[in-house]
Amino acid sequence: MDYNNNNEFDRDDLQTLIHDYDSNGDNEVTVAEFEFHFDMAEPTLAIVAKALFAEYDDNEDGFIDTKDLDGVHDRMDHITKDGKIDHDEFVAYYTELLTLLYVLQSQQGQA
Ligand SMILES: [Ca+2]
Ligand SMILES: [Ca+2]
Ligand SMILES: [Ca+2]
Repeated sequence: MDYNNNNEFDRDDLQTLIHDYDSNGDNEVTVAEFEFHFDMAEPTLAIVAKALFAEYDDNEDGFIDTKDLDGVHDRMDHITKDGKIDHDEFVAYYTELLTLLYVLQSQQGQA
């Protein structure tokens, strides 16, 4: 996920993430653009896609764009809160996120 390989996950890397999903190049990632990258016919992936979109759409306006990056960045910079996301913070953030996804997925399985 450290796209520019500077050994730090920072806003540039988050920007690249938007760029990767933004099919029509308007600097906003819609739900449709985001879900295009997932196999939505697969229930597990559909849950993951929706949960990830909700996570990245920090201001909940239905688009992922640069306005959402600060919120996501702040949530990731949660251990040292020094404006940088180090390896421990990156791992802790994604461990937590994946745990949440796992819980959602098993709840779905019981339904
Ligand atoms: Ca777009
Ligand atoms: Ca948003
Ligand atoms: Ca930090």
